[in-house]
Amino acid sequence: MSVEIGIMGLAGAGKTTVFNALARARVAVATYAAPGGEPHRAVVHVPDQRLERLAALFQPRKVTPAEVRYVDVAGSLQTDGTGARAAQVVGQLRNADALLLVIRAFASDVVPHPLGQVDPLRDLRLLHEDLVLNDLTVVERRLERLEKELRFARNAPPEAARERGLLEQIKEALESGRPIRDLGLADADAKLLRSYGFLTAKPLMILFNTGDTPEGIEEIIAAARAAQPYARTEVTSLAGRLEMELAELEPAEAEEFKTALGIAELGLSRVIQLSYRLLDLISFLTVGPDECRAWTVRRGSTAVDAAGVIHTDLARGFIRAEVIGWEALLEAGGWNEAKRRGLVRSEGRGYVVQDGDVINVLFSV
Ligand SMILES: Nc1nc2c(ncn2[C@@H]2O[C@H](COP(=O)(O)OP(=O)(O)OP(=O)(O)O)[C@@H](O)[C@H]2O)c(=O)[nH]1
Ligand SMILES: [Mg+2]
Repeated sequence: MSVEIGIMGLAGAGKTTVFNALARARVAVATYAAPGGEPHRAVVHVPDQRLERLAALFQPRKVTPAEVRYVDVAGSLQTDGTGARAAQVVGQLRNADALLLVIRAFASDVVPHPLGQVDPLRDLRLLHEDLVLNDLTVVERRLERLEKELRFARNAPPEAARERGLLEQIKEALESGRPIRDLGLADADAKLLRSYGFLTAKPLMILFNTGDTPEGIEEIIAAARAAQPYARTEVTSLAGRLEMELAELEPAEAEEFKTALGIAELGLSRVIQLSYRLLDLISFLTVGPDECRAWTVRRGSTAVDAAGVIHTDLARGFIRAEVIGWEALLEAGGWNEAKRRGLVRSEGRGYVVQDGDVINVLFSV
């Protein structure tokens, strides 16, 4: 399964810088001065210690981490005030599974801020309002059409009435500034809404892009959390430019710099793992001499779902799954030894997969 996270924010906030850091790509920063650009996409590997340690044990020919895709959309929400650019940006974000909101928190005399002064909390408020307004416009337009349908159609489908009720509930929430992701909608309702691609229905990561030596960022993060006390919302910070520069170095060189600067963990890994958690995704692992691999499934997926992610044949011919936690497998020192000790469980198709399960699917063709 593949997930995509859309990066958005005001002009010059550092979206492309953060994207480059994440992607270890080298897209020129500040390339979107002219409208009409195509979004940049990058596949990013999810750092995973469990996979690395299993690979050290199994010495496979190939190690394949889980992936998340990031999209750097061409433009920002609040641009020229005509809304034209915003529509294009929103169109590119509709299909994303989550949003990454980059907010400028670095000072610079060289880089102008579109609103004059650097004020991260104001930018967060404006962007939030923008997202809410965007969804509200969609809701109102759809409600108008539904009203007509329900009034004039002789046999309007029963879902139409249900949809109207749901949209009215959403409208009320949005009008009070509450995002859809905070409403805890039932799965069936969320499904009904999916085709609208509501922006505030998507999980949101708020990322303050700081200078190389972030000062006062903890207070800003705390204030942002208080201002956005919503479900499926994460707030964090990243020294975007520094991380981009580190990402461009050779690994050994980057290590040297990190030691010199006293950085223990790259902020990037933290951001990638946070997006993964935000999306409520978990990883299960497969091991063997050919490949050790991390696979992505939604939390709550069953053994047969997991089999289907590996290959449709495995789901079709599913017999049972052999399952062991990654730590237990490491401790046993190998698959056969783990089996001999009775640590490998046999699970049926309905087994709910846990994060870090190592799974071997038995199937018939
Ligand atoms: N001093 C400083 N400059 C930064 C930092 N992060 C980004 N910049 C600079 O800010 C400018 C804009 O960064 P971009 O990453 O292009 O911003 P963007 O959000 O993609 O901009 P648009 O796509 O034009 O909306 C560039 O000149 C960056 O080098 C930072 O942490 N510190
Ligand atoms: Mg950019």
